[in-house]
Amino acid sequence: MTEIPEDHPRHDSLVTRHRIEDGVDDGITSRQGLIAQGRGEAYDYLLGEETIPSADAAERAAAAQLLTADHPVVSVNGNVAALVPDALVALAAATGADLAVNLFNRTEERVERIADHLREHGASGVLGTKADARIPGLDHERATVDSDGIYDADVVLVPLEDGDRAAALAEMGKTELVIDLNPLSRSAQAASVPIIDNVVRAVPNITAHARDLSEAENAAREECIQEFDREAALRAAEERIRGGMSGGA
Ligand code: PTJ
Repeated sequence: MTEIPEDHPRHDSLVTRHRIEDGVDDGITSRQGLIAQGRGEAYDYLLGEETIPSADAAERAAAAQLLTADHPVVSVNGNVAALVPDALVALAAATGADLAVNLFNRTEERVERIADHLREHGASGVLGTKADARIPGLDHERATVDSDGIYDADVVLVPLEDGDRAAALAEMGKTELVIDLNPLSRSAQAASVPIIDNVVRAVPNITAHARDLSEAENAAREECIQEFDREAALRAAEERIRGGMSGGA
């Protein structure tokens, strides 16, 4: 990988790009993942490449949801596995969530590579390889899940993905927490907790909130869930992006 000077104005963004490239070379990320990353970068640029206050509130609410759940699961695709493997493992440890590989462009080989990659980063018991259940109402490969993984979960964290699964999971009575830089994406719009932030910042920040909230009373976690306003969070992100387009970013 080309050495990127620490003081380069787009240092973090370029390092992130290289991680996705390496993910493709290693058979973890799909080639479409490169396009998804480019799309995300554009929104992140307009957001000012920082966690805005409404996203921080969403990350705290997501942490509270994961801690309160009976069976929390973090869904892992090829982009997230390449970008934040250590942070995913830390999040699972802090919240008691299972990690489950779930792919849009599913091949058994890529599922196995991602599971191995997560294990190399310290994960134990990665789910998603059994593929013995389907999410009703979806006719693509994202519907393929494990019966004791996403199918059984009551709260699912979905870090960045294409479209219609959030609605299908809600239909099954699950609470969906979605990380997506585009507040207008179908996933973000359907989520109980839309987190409009880069996964690179969001996942470690949810973990930090979870560590903090795990020391708190149950009532504090409940309050955090009840007080979160999804419409306000979506609106705040859209306003920030519109401001960025008129030169505010
Ligand atoms: O590994 P697979 O086969 O499951 O495929 C994963 C991708 C991401 C390729 C697939 O789900 C896909 O094609 O997604 P889309 O339709 O390109 O949507 C990706 C969404 O994620 C877009 O709304 C982007 O703005 C957003 N996004 C991209 N990079 C990031 C992001 N959101 C948060 N953090 C990012 N780093």
